[in-house]
Amino acid sequence: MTVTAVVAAGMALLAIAPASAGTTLGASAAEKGRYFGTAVAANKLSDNTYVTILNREFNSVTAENEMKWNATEPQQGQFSHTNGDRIVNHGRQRGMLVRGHALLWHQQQPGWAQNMSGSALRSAAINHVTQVATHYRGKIHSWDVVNEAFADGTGGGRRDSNLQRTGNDWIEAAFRAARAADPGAKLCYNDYNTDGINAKSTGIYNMVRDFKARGVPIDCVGIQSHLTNTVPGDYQANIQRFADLGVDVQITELDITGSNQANVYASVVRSCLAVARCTGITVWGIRDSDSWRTGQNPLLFDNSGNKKAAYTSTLNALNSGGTPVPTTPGTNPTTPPPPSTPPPTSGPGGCTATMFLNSWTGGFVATVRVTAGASAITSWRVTITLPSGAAVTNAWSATNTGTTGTTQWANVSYNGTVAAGQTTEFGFQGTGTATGPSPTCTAS
Ligand code: 9MR
Repeated sequence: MTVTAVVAAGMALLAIAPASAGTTLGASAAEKGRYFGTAVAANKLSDNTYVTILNREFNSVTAENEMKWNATEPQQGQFSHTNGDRIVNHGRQRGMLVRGHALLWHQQQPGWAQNMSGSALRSAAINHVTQVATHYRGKIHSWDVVNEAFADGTGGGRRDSNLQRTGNDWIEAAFRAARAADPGAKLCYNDYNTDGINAKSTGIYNMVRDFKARGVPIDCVGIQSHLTNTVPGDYQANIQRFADLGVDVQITELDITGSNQANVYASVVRSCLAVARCTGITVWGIRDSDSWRTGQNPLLFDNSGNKKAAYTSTLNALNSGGTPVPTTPGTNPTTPPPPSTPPPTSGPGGCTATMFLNSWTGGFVATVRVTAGASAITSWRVTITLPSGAAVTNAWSATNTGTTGTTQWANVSYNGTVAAGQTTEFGFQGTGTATGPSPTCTAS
């Protein structure tokens, strides 16, 4: 399957609501065009009670710790994806979406990165983003590209960290690298204490607005929502103002302590359902005993895996009301992101090629779809004439001749054969601007 086909298969999840629609968290959310997910710990995938609830109730998973920098790159340049892969495979085999968490964060860095600074750290960090996002390319619904980079308190500014000290543009550099590595994933900024309209959430709001204005690739904002017995009165208004910037909002790490827990869960769900671009909710663990908030019982299932009152109020809230997620491409998890869709260009030899672009100031990722005509083909060649100033820097799933001007692309060993009417894809990344070119395709 091509990368895009894999993405499309993953994205199709919410269209296939299970038979038990309305009786589980995931099915009820799916009926509203949304997902309901949980953080998962790989070492609990052998716990029968845990897995039974996970498989029954949730249609999205987030690795609680397994995709963090210390877990994925314990030594510089040596990557370890075993535990992250376990969670991804468990989820995808059951049709769940996968949230990636988190490419860059000031916490849970490996020791070698903690000891770095300046341009060496910047390169190591961007390489980390590229390598990890590439490893999971086509499998991740949304990535928390940068986590918790804003300071608490009244200033609304960035948190000091070794990453921040590499330059204020480290966040946009990370988002650009993530987009280039996995053009199909939604790219999120994720943070806590951003539940209401406050200095910190406003700082993030201003960053997102600036990114959107300058074409820095960002698709979503994660509002963690670690709450204590109450939710800010302007929670929904805060979600709405981010949505109004043209990004999705996801509730990414929900847990709620206190005696008012059941009501607050319902309130959070209602707020998300009321905003069309609030596309999913993730709770930060399954049973109270799985929570990082030890002894505070902030989750939906008790230590034995029984449903709590908060579970029932959450399910009821999911089953009532809400604004449908729009079906415009790119605005929800049921539809793939929105590359420009030029008409396919006919070639003389039994194939057509269509190019999709994700562009930002100074760079682009192109995905080229090759479609066989009325008969099967066994090899194909695509010609793309790039505008002046555009240059290919790297490519996948095809070999190329030329990096500027007229570029020629040929199939690699595994994707030359395409059945009649079927497609395969290749891609490349480049600097400059690539808008405009229409590829031509010849086949044999
Ligand atoms: O739940 C995670 C816990 O197991 C880890 O020990 C902790 C390490 O910092 O991170 C927890 O998850 C955090 C998440 O990655 C980011 N937002 C705050 C979460 C709770 O601390």
